[in-house]
Formats: sequence, C-alpha cells, structure tokens
Amino acid sequence: MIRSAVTVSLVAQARGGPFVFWDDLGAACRIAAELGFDAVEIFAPSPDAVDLDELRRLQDRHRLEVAAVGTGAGMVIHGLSLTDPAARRRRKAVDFVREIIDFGAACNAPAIVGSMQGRWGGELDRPAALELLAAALNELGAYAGEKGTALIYEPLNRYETNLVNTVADGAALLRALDGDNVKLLADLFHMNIEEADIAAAIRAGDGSIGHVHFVDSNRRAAGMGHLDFGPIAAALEEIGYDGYASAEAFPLPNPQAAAQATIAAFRRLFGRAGRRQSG
Ligand code: LER
Ligand code: MN
Repeated sequence: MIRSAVTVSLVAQARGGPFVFWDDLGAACRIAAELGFDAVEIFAPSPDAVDLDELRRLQDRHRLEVAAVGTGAGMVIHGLSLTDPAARRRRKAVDFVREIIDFGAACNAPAIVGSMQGRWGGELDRPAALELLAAALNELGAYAGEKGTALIYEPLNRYETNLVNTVADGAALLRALDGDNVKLLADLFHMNIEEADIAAAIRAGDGSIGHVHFVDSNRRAAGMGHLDFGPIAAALEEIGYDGYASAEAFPLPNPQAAAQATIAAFRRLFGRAGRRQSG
C-alpha cells in the first residue's frame, strides 16, 4: 500500500528550498496528522538536532511514522560530499551520513543520499567519481542494514549533479553494488526534467524504487503544475510500489495549502480516503 508523507525542514540554511513545513516539528506533525498524512519526512541540520524522546511523543500523539530522514545538511551546511577528491573530507561526509542513518534508525526510517553525492569535475573524472560514490554507498548501505533500515539513493536533475540523473542510471549503479540494501528515490520533479517518459521509467525501475518524492513539474504540490499524474500513479501501482509518496514541494502558496493540495491529489490518485477518515 502506498502511504502519504510530507516534508519538514529544520535547516535554516535551506530556506527557499522545496520543503512543505519549516522550523517547527511539533506544528508540522500536528497539521500533517490533521490532514490525514501517514508520515513526515524530516530534513534536520545535524544527527542530534531532533530530541528523540520528543519525536516519539509527537509520533504517538499524532499516530505518525517517519518516512525518511534527509542528509543534505552535510552538503548545505558543511559542503561535504561522498565524491570529494580529498579522502579526509570524503570520510567526514561518510561519517555524517552514518550518523544520520543512526538518527533515522532510531525512528525506523531510512536516510536519503541526495545532494551529498556531489559531482565530478576538475581532477576527478566521471568513472572515478562513480567509483567513489559506489564505495560510499556500499559502506553506508551495509551500515544501514546493520541498523535495520535501508539506504535511499536519489538521482538528481542535471543542474544539481552530473553523476546520475535518471532512474535507469541509478538502477545500473545499484546493480553494481555489493548488497541490495540501497534503493532508489524517484523524485518526480527531477524525473520531469530528465526522463523521456516518467511512467515508463518507473515501470523499468521495478524492484529498485524505495521512495518517491511526490511533487509537480514546477516543484509545487501535486496538482499545482502540469504533470500528468494518472499514468505515474498507475505505473507505481503496477510495480507494486509500497513505500511513501512524500511531498517534497515548495510551501506555496503556504505550507497548509501545499499540504492540503498534496493529500487531495494523493487520495484522488491512490484511491484511499486517508487513514483517519477510513478509520
Ligand atoms: C534535491 O533537489 C532533492 O530532491 C532532495 O531530495 C535531495 O536531498
Ligand atoms: Mn528529492
């Protein structure tokens, strides 16, 4: 069963980014629950930024899961990348992700590697960068497995990375890894830029997709852009996708409206009244 989630950013340096709720985790959980979301996805500035006892209280009170936790603060705040040519800084990047994996595991959520993948250039050519990325994903995927979670790897559009831009290239990267504990994030915003056919790319990615960023062409809430969501939802159902459709979208015209539009689109597409209304 596909479940709904909505993002909340606690990273001041990411202001202006595609996150629905900002700054106040308690308020985000309350509104997400009121609207009927199953989960929140948390973008935190550091592995210890969220008080785990408080998070558990919020989860219990609002009956919410944590869909995933982001690692992008390692790049946004510290400039860390898993493909940094300098071994010492690369180690710091891997260690940052390991600690976010710990945070995620404590709330039963996988960590996402997106912008932390970095890019190739200068002294580092593409094959060498992909080797560094694969080495990092091997280590981090195995570590996530020890902690009882998966690791989620996200292909990004060409303006954000020159390493892996499509689901097919992401799936090829995953196939070359040692284990099978790393799954792909299909972000519909990036896919709208890079894929020839989003639904076909999802069908071809069968088995490798572990998380979805559910968002429209302009990175606004689903339904506020020009994506044709019917075939996308049908493709996700067809491959038996049973992870989250998580709204990583701009808070436009405001967080509440973006969240409301998302859950309305989710219900329309995935044919569920939402957990609270269906009992
Ligand atoms: C960045 O564009 C993005 O989609 C995030 O999910 C990456 O961490
Ligand atoms: Mn994304």
